[in-house]
Amino acid sequence: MIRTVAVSPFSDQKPGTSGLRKKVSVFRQPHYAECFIQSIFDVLEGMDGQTLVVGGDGRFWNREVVQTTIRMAAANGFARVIVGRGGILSTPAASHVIRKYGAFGGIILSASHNPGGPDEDFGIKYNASNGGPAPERITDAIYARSRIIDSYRIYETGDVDIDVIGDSFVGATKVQVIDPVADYADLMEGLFDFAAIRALIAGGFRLSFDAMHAVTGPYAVEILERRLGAPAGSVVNAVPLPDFGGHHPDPNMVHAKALFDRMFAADAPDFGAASDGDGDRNIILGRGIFVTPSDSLAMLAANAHLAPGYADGLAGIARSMPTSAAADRVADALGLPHYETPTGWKFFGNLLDAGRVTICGEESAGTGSSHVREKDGLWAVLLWLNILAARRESVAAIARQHWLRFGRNYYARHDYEAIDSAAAEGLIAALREKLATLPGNRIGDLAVIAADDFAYHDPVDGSDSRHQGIRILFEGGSRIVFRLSGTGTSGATLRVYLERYEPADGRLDYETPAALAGLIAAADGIAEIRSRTGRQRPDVIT
Ligand code: G16
Repeated sequence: MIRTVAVSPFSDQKPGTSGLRKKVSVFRQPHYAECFIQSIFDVLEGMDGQTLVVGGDGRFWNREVVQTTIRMAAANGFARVIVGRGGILSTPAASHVIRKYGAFGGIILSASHNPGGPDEDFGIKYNASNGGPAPERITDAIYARSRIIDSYRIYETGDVDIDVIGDSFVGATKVQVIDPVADYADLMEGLFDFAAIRALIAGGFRLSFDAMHAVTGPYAVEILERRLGAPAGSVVNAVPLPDFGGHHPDPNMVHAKALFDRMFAADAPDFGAASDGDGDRNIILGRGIFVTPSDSLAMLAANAHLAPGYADGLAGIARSMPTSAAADRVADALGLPHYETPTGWKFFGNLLDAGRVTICGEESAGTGSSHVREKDGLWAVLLWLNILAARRESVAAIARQHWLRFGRNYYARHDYEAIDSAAAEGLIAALREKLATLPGNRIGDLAVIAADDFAYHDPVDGSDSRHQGIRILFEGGSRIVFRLSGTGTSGATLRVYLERYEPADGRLDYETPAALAGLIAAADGIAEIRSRTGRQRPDVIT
């Protein structure tokens, strides 16, 4: 029986960079998740008789909201709900399943790289029929709806068995439980030269993949160990846990320290990588080298033709604004168009759908391609492995040759986490005030040539997005970007992105902190970071 439940709306359901992310305690309030899900359904049209995909990264509260979503989808007219076994689907796998089964859309339950557990974070986002995160016009409409919603519809029934593959029914709605890994693994096998990677590994090439007790564990074991023959144990922390073992499933130098230690040790493997809570992020390391995500995007783009799925070349390359310009240099050299979008994978969707770009990437450890409409951690790992198998050179050698050809964009991001929201807003507001006065000034030995508040005009649908980050551009291709994170759940997080370009005939072997020292000092001077935030140094440097 379908029940209509009367509710008072919540005022805080504004989606951020990637869906609604809040503490579990917020989501556990009676009717909270239901109101947001009903708001999603209320702004969609034509879902009667359609298919909805549901899955998440397995964090605490995942199973409960999967059950709620199934019962609400049945009450809202969906004919079929496809759910990953155990309520599990990595974000890129969910994107693929939406596309493969011609679904109307999907509800993905994840707070990505944020920690999990009863006192930590949870999230819900809606992906459209192209498999990609809903664009801003839809997330804005969902938020507007959530502020006035007065009821939701839910099927009154017991829990559906989501742990056994097969079909069941909630009312007239078919609930189809699928293997969360198989479709995705098959897709990867179609894009990459698995035989060449298998031969590389059989020849003694050693790899270490840290799944961080998050969703990619089962995917990585199936693909890297079973299909590609990496020895058992090549995937570490492979069992997903609802609290990620008490860690942040955020692949960076702080939270994936064990991997960094392994890759910088004397007996390091040839290749190291890690993914995040929901499997869409990646980091790449070689023996004694960390490849920044911005460099990884550029190096993948320059070598993608070595993989069968990209043998015909790329249509174009897109990067988010704070991502370094390394990929632009590759695009220019290859004669390809390149695009600079605001932070958030949703902004790549139109470019991918229109066939304008094949590869996209972000400094926040995200890379992906037109094969799905999300960034994809294991995809990036496999493209790297395919390139290594084809070139038979080390990660360090490939990086060095890349810089010798294109020059090097030294790059770092400094995060000041959980700072006072008013102080953060004040810092950005003060920067905005200053923008017009900066060009023509010198800061230390850096000459400012332009300063603006980044705005994006989508060339496909004509929409405009403003206030997407403060850019200060210096002579010679160096840059500082300031913006506030849209994914945090406590206070504000200030991100400071620092980039310095060194041409191919310049000095390519600096340690990054030394290369960026002048910019780091300039960033503090321009934005008064220490005095406004009270912090002496960043919490995380990536
Ligand atoms: C999300 C978005 C990314 C974005 C990242 C960081 O990633 O999908 O596009 O780059 O957040 O956003 P912010 O700087 O606003 O925190 P994920 O992996 O958290 O879904």
